[in-house]
Amino acid sequence: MKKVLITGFEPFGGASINPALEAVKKLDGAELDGGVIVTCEVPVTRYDALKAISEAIEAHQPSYVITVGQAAGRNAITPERVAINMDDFRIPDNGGNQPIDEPIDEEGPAAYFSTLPIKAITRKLQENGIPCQVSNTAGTFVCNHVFYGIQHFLRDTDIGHGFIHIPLLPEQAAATDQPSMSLDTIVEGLRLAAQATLENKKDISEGAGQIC
Ligand code: PCA
Repeated sequence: MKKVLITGFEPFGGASINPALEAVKKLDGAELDGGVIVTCEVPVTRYDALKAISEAIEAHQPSYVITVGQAAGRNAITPERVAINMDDFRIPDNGGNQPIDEPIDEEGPAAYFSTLPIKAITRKLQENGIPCQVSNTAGTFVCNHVFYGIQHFLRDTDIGHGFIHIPLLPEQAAATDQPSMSLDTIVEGLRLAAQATLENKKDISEGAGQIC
């Protein structure tokens, strides 16, 4: 039985809720066709986040890792394509760190690509009526930090890893003009993303590019 580790961030930036954490609470122990989901909670703090996830990887020995965070303003579940070696925090993280233009790993490459089947995930969610688009930027805050740092941590293993950003919950967006998605839809979308990961060792070839 293969394990898929799905991680969710705690709230940050003064908020009291993070949909990523709410979703992983509901996904813990969920059965997949050929696997099971295990989860872990992640602090929104530079380097502590990597420590929490790498410890969960050591403890669970998963075949795949899907790290998940909230992205205010997104109207779809968005598997990320690329992580960059750059910390440039617009706000302080939960530990008060606010690096500007600092590399995540001095010795690391400029970027890593996701090793999840992002096109297959996107198609599976869309076929199930869940808005999903490939994203080409995970930002430069703690989500990109985790995406890059865990790709670097896993670089010499055959454990697949990638990052997925999710929209705000309706209750977070109610008094704003931001798009949102229900928790049930987010949970089902992440479950389907894990299932598509198990079903597609190699990604499908399908256009999902953007023109600027
Ligand atoms: N989103 C932030 C960090 C934690 C989270 O859920 C980000 O996109 O960097």
